[in-house]
Parts: sequence; C-alpha cells; structure tokens
Amino acid sequence: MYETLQPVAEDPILALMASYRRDTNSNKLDLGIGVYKDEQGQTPIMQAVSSAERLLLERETSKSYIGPAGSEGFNRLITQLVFGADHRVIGENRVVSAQTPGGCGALRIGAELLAACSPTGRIWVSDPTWANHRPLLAGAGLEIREYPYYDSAQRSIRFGEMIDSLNGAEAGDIVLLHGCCHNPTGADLEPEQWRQLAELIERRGLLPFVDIAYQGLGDGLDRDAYGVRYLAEQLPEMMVVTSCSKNFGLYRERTGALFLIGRTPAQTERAGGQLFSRIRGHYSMPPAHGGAVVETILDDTGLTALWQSELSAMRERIRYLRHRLVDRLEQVGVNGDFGHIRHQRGMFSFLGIEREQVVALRKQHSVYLVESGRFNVAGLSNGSIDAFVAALAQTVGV
Ligand code: PLP
Ligand code: TYF
Repeated sequence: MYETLQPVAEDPILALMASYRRDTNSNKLDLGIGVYKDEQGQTPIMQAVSSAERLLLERETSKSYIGPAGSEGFNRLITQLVFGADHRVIGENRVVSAQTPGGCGALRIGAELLAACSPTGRIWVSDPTWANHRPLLAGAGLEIREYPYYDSAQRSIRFGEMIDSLNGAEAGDIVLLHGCCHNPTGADLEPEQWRQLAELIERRGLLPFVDIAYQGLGDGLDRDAYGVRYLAEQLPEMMVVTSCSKNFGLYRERTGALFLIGRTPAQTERAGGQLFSRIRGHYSMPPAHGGAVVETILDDTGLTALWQSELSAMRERIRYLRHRLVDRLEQVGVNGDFGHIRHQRGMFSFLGIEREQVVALRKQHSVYLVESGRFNVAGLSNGSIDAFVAALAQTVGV
C-alpha cells in the first residue's frame, strides 16, 4: 500500500541540521536550527534544570498517567509566568491551560479547536513566519493567508501594510502573532503597535492566536510578555501557545502549554473540555518529565532565582553577540547593511544576503544558515565570530 505515497520535501531547518551533522570539516559552524549554544558550542543543560531533575529523582513516587491537561501545578505556574500572577484572566477564571508536547503540540491542538469553531476557518500569518507554522496550522484544517510583516530592504516591520491587510480580514478569522523574538526576522512589535493591533482585532471581530516561544530571551520575562498580556487584557477571547524548549533549554523533553481564554468562566470551561477531548484523540496525555522539571523550578524560590539568572545570562550573551558581530562586520567593511542585527531581538535575524551566497557559505566554508538568510545569533561565539566574518567577506565581498 505504501507504494502510492509520494516523496515529500523535508523541513528545511531539520534537513540543514542533518547535513551539518554529516559535515566532517572540524571548523564547521552551525547557525541553522534555533538552539542556544555556549562559548564551547554546546547546548548545556541549565543548572536549575539539573537541580530540579535531581530533586525529582529523589521525590518522584510514581510514573502513573497524569491526564490530558497534564500537571495541575505546572499549568498554574506556567499561566502565571506567561500572563503575570495578577492578570485579570486568572482572577476572572477565564483561562484554561493544557501542558503539551512542546509548543508544536500546543499549536496543533489549538489550531484544531479553532478550525472547528471559527466560522471562516481562516488564519492570517506573518510574511515571513516560522516554516513549521504552515504544516501545523494547515494540517489542522485551517486555510492560511499572509499579512505583510517584514521589509527586507528597509530591515523593519511593514506595520502600515500589516494593518491595511488585516483590515481586510473577515469576522471570525484568526490572526497568528509572535509574542516576542519573531522567528525568523527578530523584528518585534512596539507597545503602541500592539495597542493599534488590539483595536483592529476587536473592531473586526478577529481572534488572536499568540505564539510566544522565546519569553525571556528578548528583553526579559515581563517585557517579552507585554503583547500577549495586553491583548489578554483588552480582548474577550484568545488562544496562546508557549514553549519551554528555549527558555528552560528543555528542547527534547517536549514541554509547552496551550492557553484558551474565553468570554466567561462557563464558556472557558466548556471550551477547555473540547480541548482536552481533542488531546485524548491525539496523544491522550502529554509527556510528564519536562513539565515536572519546570514545575519544580517555578515552585521553589531558590531554583526560580537560579533559572532567571541563567536565562538572563543567555539573553545578555545573545545581545552581546549581536553587537560584537556587527562591530566586526563594520570594522572589516563587509558589503551590506547589518545595523538592524544590533537591535533586533531573540535568536534570529536575517543577514540580508542572497540564496546563492547562503549556499556558497555552506559549500565553501561549512557555515550553515537557513536559505532565507536567517541565522541563529546564539550559534555564534567569541571564538567563531571572526571566522564567520571572514567567510562572509569572501562570499559577499568587502
Ligand atoms: N513557535 C516558534 C515561533 C518556534 O520558533 C518554535 C521552535 O522552537 C516553536 C513554536 C515550538 O517549539 P517546540 O515545539 O520545540 O517547543
Ligand atoms: O526555527 C527554529 O530553528 C526552531 C527549532 O521542525 C525548530 O524553532 C525548527 C524546526 C522544527 C522544530 C523546531
């Protein structure tokens, strides 16, 4: 029966990770997939995570099932982390949360529920957006439309065009927004732009679906959550996805959460029931371990302080690398305009180079970045920046 199946295109980011692993050049540099790396090029386990795991080893008494929503404690604490402990949606009992297998699991379940209740079944995503949004959302049955987001020539957000485009959305359409550290551009909305967007969403009767996968890696835990908290305060209904892959470094443990905000407590509870029913129809229950680690950290003031200081160090290092890279590019005089990289946020920015130049960097220098020119700032180090700048100088000229 399988002979009827056609070959499919690979995920471009995961395919790049595989070809990097096959490359035998000892000076190879991976700026492709979005994982944080330290000065040694390792993706370390955070100390807060290791400590929590040791505690779990001592304390955990059972591996019995945890239920479709996951751990109650994890859900309570992650809700507070994303929305802030005193947010109105918590006090008003208008938010329901599910622990999920990563942000991807949350995106898929959220999209399926929205496909079942949106009158139009349509979702607007930024142009460009993370490559995996498409299969996750379209696979759930949503029709995808794009709104303009990033101007590659100006290296800034096309906010006016974004608003014009979303003004053409119909009541019941869904709008996918990146909470912070936009993937792939690194260009985030300012508070005033979130305000204008909230007004448009309300006026046109749209539903916001916010994906916040990098909280704490842009400007800090609270500042990164500005947009999602603001929309949740202003608007009656919303869907939110978070991921613990980056800010807790739990990538392979597949840990995230899905939040549904409803108009009333009763409506929220009913919609939550639908959510859990969909989860049962997929994977039944989320994996427990990553959520237990996060819960152990957030439930302990000492571990929370340790985790926050480690997260701040990652954020500061990314910021430092952004500045150092642009300083070196400018000192060497590499062709191009790279100033935007300094002030953009999170792991990613576009270099603003051509596809053929990306291929040349890979083939001639074993430097790996996504074909769009997106590179992972957190994949650089003091030890590799000069080699990267030299490879770029040879590829695009000085
Ligand atoms: N959303 C965005 C924008 C991402 O970049 C990612 C990837 O890391 C995710 C969601 C989900 O990640 P994960 O499923 O690993 O938690
Ligand atoms: O954009 C990235 O590099 C990260 C990691 O299927 C990622 O978000 C990439 C592809 C994928 C899952 C995670």
